[in-house]
Amino acid sequence: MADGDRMADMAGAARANCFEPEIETATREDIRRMQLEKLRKQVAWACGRVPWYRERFRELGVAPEDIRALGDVRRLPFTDKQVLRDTYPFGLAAMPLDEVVRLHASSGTTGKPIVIGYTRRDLDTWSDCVARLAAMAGVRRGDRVQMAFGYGMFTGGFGLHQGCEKLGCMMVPAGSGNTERHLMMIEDYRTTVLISTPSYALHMCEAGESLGFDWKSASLRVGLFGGEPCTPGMKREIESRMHIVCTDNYGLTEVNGPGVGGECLASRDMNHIAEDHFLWEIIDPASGEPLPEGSEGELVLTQLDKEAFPMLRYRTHDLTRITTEPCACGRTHARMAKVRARTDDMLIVRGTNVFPSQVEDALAGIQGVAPHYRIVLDNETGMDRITIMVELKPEAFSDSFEQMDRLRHHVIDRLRQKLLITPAVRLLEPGRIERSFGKSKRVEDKRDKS
Ligand code: DLL
Repeated sequence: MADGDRMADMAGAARANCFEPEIETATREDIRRMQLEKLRKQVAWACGRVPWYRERFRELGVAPEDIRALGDVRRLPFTDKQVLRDTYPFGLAAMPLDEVVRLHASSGTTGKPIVIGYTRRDLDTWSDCVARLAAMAGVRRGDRVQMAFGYGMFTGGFGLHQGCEKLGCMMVPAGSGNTERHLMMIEDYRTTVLISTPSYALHMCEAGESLGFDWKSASLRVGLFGGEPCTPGMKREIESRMHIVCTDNYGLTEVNGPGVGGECLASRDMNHIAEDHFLWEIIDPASGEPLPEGSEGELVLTQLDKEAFPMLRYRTHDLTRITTEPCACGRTHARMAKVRARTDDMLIVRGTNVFPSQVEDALAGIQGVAPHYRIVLDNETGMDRITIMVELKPEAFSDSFEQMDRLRHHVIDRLRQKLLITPAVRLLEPGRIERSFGKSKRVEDKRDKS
């Protein structure tokens, strides 16, 4: 075969595996040049089409033409969940809604969720990002991928599904829950890749072991885990019990969902960011000022090619640090450290985001319930468990077991509607929740994070 043909052949094979060397191993200068070109277009797009951005730009006295270098991104306004609440549901749309072919949503701090829309091209870009992270983790065409995220408003299910399908995998859209059925599918369909939160993977380990499932001879090879922090301890545990390579991937609804970054097999403690689609900044969460490369701070992301709901300078509230040092895998895209903490009070319970204010909201409407509660989190059983301790008003407290149990179930129902997960609830006598005089301590997180 002639050299030219071989090169074309290799490029074709690489593309089939969703590895794009010309992008993923581009020089830092080329990456920055590509980012600047896309940033300028994206800023003009957002400002030209979304009144909210236009107004903020006007207030800050900045125009799209002022973006001459990547550093000029700092002249743009920040966005956050609050902006999405204020413009709920479609105020940030930059395309007519009949061009929007999909919506996803995630928890807002209170009340309404935040909503994000995608055009067909946005879905395509999103799939490319996911296909890339799956390929980085060693997933290949022909792999059989078992999905344990739910298919719903949460971006995990559809996002990872369409990306792995694009890679050419056989998708098994099992969805969340029903662990025994999952185990059966691994055995019967000989699936090779599992997608879930790391805590659900641990739960599967345990459930499998108790049923005598033989993980060592099972077909699974790779875990694509994300949506919540995976501690080094969890990772070791899953790898040794499930006999798979456990990889992490990161993302958030506001900037598509999964696909912002993922782990390569050379740098197991960091995630490569898809820098052709996202411009990152690390800022001091208190001052909003940029921090030097390598320092820990809040991750801020700007999408570089989003049509429907463009997010500029989105404050993720996730704490991390980023390096552009070369990686042993040969990829040149920056790497972010695993996210272990947030700057706000958002809790992640089995992959679902929970804000204490949502609990407060749910309890506020229930007769007989006092405005005193505590959220207790633990993972003694391997899975995250959330218990809400709820104090009752004197008139609601009763000696009747049936009456108390009815009220407890009512409280569980109300919380479930708001939180989208089912918490355990303990009803307490009046006065049992300790009062505090300073900032009240609503959350007791007893989860083992080692
Ligand atoms: O969790 C998107 C996602 C789904 C990513 C599936 C990966 C896999 P949200 O529900 O909007 O979106 O939650 C986003 O979850 O800001 C982080 O705090 C946290 N998070 C997501 N992935 C990771 C991870 C999805 N790998 C919020 N490590 C983010 C640590 C993560 N935290």
